[in-house]
Amino acid sequence: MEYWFYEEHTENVRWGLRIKNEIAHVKSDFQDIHLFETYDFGKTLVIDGTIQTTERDEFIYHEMIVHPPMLTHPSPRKILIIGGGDGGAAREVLKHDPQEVIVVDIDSAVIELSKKHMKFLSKAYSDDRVKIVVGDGIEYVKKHDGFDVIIIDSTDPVGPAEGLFKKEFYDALKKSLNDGGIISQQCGTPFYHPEELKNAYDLLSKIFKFVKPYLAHIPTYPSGMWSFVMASDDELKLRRVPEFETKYFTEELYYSSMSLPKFIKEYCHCNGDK
Ligand code: SPD
Repeated sequence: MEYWFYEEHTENVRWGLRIKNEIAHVKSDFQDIHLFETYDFGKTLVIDGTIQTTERDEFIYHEMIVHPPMLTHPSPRKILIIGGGDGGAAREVLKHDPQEVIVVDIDSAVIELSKKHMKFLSKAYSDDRVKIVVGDGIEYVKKHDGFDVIIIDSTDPVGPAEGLFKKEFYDALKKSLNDGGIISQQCGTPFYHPEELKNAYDLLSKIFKFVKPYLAHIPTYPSGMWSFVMASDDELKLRRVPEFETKYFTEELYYSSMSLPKFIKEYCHCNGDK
């Protein structure tokens, strides 16, 4: 008998992975979480029916949500990650030798599953500079400040993550950043849901002087075309070059990932030049 996991990308499109076995299934207070061992992509974390990360291609997402903002900031010391309970973003942030990394995830089940079964992500948690907070990222941002870089590594904008794509949250982010601070956020697939990137771009443009959408190719996410956005009141330009190991990100890719296809530029009314 063959077992497959299928993610519904639209009501007419499904994408599947053949499963070896289910490692864990947890219904937390917030989400329905599966961890599968798959044939081609290794360990695969699925939350509410949506692939969050796989052993084989997680490096692309985590490098791209972290290194562009971290290398744009001249000297990032205190970093906040909202979501990101699996630890993958924290692992990449540590490559920049920060003073302090705070991971705020609403769901302790994600953190615990990663600590137990996905050491390739959660190894960041053995570093003393990384502090885990289980709680609501929106409330956390309202009460804390002094961050150089804030990375919003969330699920898609439905359910617990919905508020992370709203103006009220972006206003709070701005207040909690130091001068010259930068945020980055994952903004979904512009192929199926360009409105997610447009919404983030439009709202962030009202709050920050500089906003840059950028893309990466992530095979296990819907359409494979994934978007991110960076925002700051300081010019978004590469201030340092990567002097650490990566598998996807390069200095050249910093700028090439910001070259947007025509349909995205037209839909979002962004030239990537704000
Ligand atoms: N459609 C899935 C988007 C998932 C984005 N977050 C992934 C979290 C990995 N740390």
